[in-house]
Amino acid sequence: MNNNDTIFALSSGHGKSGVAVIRVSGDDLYNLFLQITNRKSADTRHAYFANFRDTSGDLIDQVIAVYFAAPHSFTGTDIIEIYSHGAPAVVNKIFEYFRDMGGRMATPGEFSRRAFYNNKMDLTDVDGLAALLDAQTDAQRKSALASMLGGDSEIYNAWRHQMIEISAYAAAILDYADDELPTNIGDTIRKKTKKLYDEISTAISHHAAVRAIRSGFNIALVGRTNVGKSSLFNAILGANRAIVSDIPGTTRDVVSATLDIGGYMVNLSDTAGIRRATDTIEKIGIARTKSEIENADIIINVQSAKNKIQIPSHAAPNTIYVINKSDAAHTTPNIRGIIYTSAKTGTGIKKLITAINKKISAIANTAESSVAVNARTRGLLSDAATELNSALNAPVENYDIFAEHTRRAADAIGKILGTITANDVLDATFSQLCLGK
Ligand SMILES: Nc1nc2c(ncn2[C@@H]2O[C@H](COP(=O)(O)OP(=O)(O)OP(=O)(O)O)[C@@H](O)[C@H]2O)c(=O)[nH]1
Ligand SMILES: [Mg+2]
Repeated sequence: MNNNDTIFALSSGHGKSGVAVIRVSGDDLYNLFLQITNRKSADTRHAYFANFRDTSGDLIDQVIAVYFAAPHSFTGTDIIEIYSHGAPAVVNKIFEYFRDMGGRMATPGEFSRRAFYNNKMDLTDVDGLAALLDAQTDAQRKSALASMLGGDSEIYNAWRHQMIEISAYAAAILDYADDELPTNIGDTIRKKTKKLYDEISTAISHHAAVRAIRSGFNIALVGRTNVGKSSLFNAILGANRAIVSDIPGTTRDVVSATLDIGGYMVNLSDTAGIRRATDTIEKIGIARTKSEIENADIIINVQSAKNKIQIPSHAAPNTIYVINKSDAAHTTPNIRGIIYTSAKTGTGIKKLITAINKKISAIANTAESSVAVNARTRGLLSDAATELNSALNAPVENYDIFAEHTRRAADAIGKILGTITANDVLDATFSQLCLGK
């Protein structure tokens, strides 16, 4: 497993740039570093200016080079970092040099894989790193950074240790006499198991919020035809993206755009107006509207002030009620929780964006202090919760079954951290990263 042959990759972005960062990882790169920098000795973590020459002595580029001695590096191996000019020709020439030196191009995520094998990162840290590299908004950056810096690992490790301890106590009940064990140990481990079960269930229920922060809040504009959904979509975006017309049934397909609202990424969708459609294409459009509603984190229910208003007495939790065409209404009664807008004059658009921001913040708050559950970890967390539940439902006094279920729960958490992991999980986790990470 610990085969640290020499690998290299471009760690900065591809294409023309001021500076390119090339990273090399391997065992014993010290001599290679001396050769690159043309020095007799070098310190670790020190920036050296160098005339980088190829194997025949021709100058490739003037660069800055840094040597990181194992184990104090990102991967835990020796690392050389070269900061060259960011021209593709320079980068290719440097790659050629490292190939001549016996190195090979790293595969996507291979540096992180090394960091994992050398115990520098666990899998939840790698998930965090992958999310950080994808981060577009401030909330995404914060959430990913917390995971990458081990916030999630800490929680998972604590859970796992408690499960192992509970399992050990349950097994001990069978093997030891009562007076050799802490008093009421049976009750204590049941209470602790219940608490773990509740904590994990809460984390799972926050999955939607964490997912929304990571990949954007899905917000859909929904309502009857001709109420002004597309006009509002354009007004919120500040751009004429969706077609607007006075013909009911104008929007047939879902039109989406991403925007940043208060630091959160939002995927805003304009949908086909809902009515009894006879047209085949419009029917498909309405079916798509329904699936958009199912996937939405927040729904903007749009109605027209020209029509009869319908607000349910129990407003749906993640729905914002908007009465558009307020310019065409004689009065706009002040009903709690309802926003009047006019896509025509721009009245109320700011208020609507503020209301969206408020709903997003409310959802996002539930994600704080929670682990970042993703597609990979969600199934394993559910497995752990199921095992804990089975332990709690085991017949009283049947502590061997109790011990077995809590041990399996600990295994599921171990898989989240990568302590116990199949190779295909590793492949999937590391391949989400780009080259040079
Ligand atoms: N007076 C007034 N007219 C508006 C307002 N918003 C939209 N309209 C008009 O209402 C008509 C329908 O607007 P759209 O935005 O296409 O409505 P829609 O809800 O997307 O309609 P469908 O796509 O058919 O479901 C157009 O003629 C708009 O110009 C508004 O605030 N005030
Ligand atoms: Mg429309």
